[in-house]
Amino acid sequence: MTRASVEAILCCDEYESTLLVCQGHSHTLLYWLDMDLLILGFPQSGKTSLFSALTNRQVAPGAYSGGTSNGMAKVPDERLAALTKMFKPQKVTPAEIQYIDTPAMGSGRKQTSALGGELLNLMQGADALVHVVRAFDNPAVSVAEGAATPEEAIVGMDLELAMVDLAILERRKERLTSSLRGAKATERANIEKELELVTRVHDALEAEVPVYKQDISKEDRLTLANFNLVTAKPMMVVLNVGEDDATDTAKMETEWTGRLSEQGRVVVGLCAELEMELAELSDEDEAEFRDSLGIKEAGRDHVARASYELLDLVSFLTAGPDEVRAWTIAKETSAQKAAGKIHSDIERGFIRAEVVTYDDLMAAGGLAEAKKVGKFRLEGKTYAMQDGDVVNFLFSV
Ligand SMILES: Nc1nc2c(ncn2[C@@H]2O[C@H](COP(=O)(O)OP(=O)(O)O)[C@@H](O)[C@H]2O)c(=O)[nH]1
Ligand SMILES: [Mg+2]
Repeated sequence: MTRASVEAILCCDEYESTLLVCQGHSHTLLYWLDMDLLILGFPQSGKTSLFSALTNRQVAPGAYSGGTSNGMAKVPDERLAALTKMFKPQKVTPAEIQYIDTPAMGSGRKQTSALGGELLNLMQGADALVHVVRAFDNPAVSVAEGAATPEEAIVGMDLELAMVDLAILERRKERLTSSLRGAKATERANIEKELELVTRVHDALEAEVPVYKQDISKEDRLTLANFNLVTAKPMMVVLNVGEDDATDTAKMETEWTGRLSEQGRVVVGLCAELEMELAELSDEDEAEFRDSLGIKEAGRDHVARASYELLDLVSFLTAGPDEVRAWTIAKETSAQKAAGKIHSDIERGFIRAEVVTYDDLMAAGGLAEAKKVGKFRLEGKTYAMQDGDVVNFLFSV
């Protein structure tokens, strides 16, 4: 096979099973396939309600309090509807992002951090964190200690996360200091360099600047990546408001975005319980209900949009009579890597990519028309993929 279309690959069983096998494995494998965002927060803040709203899993609130749950959320993309009109495919598949619901964190009053054990492992493996903050009144649901107000919860969580990283950095400092004692002259420079870095990052973190927001060179970030620091991850803060405030979250978002700009947070306001209930309705009923409530954007769409912003993600598109589909990649991902998102064979046997921008395709009215007016480009392995690129990968295996 010297040339095959993406669609042919998408139809074969092997593709499905490859994906399934990968998803059953560790985060390192998931990393290039899916972006995953870990939902965390104080007990009874609405984590599971939000997870249900995002993934439409209809998990009862209060459930999973002792466990972890993974689910995929669809990324809204108006371009898919237009492409569907143009190609009349058998199948339409939106891009997806993975969210992970986590067990309640422990109590920080104990000797160890409230974020230890399994939760810490999950956090270290995630691409980003979503901190759910209780901003609703509900006399029937007790308020967690240390999270009486949104302010307290945000400060408290940031402190917990900082403590995790400070402990990691202190351990590293100790090791480096002791290895410096017996080090040969040739090794000293490297150890001293890392010690300087670790000390600098540690001190800035103590001054309440998360590693994510610190001014650190690319090279130093690579060194730090080995330690899986949790404050190095981008974080979204979801203010979980009550039903009465659900229509008017914009002001709150602006205010909190300003207050948390030092920490580099992306802020979203929504009512998790209401969003969960709305997500269970049919599309028509949901739209009608939202209209009557005056909520313009679905909470899950808002969070997906914020997740894209947080992780600097874009979508590329594939389109044909079999399937129209959107794929999530990091901005500027090379064409060859992006091909691997579809199938590892396409990445391995990459020849080139036929690319037309979504806008050019729409303006031309079809693939053949776009080709005729010279809007089709042939791009090589290193081409930096752009949002809305409609792609056909040519490959040979
Ligand atoms: N009134 C109100 N109650 C909520 C909201 N979100 C969650 N709850 C309630 O708070 C309790 C805990 O919610 P859950 O999602 O299980 O929180 P978790 O412990 O953080 O996973 C449940 O009884 C929910 O019904 C909300 O937006 N408004
Ligand atoms: Mg829960």
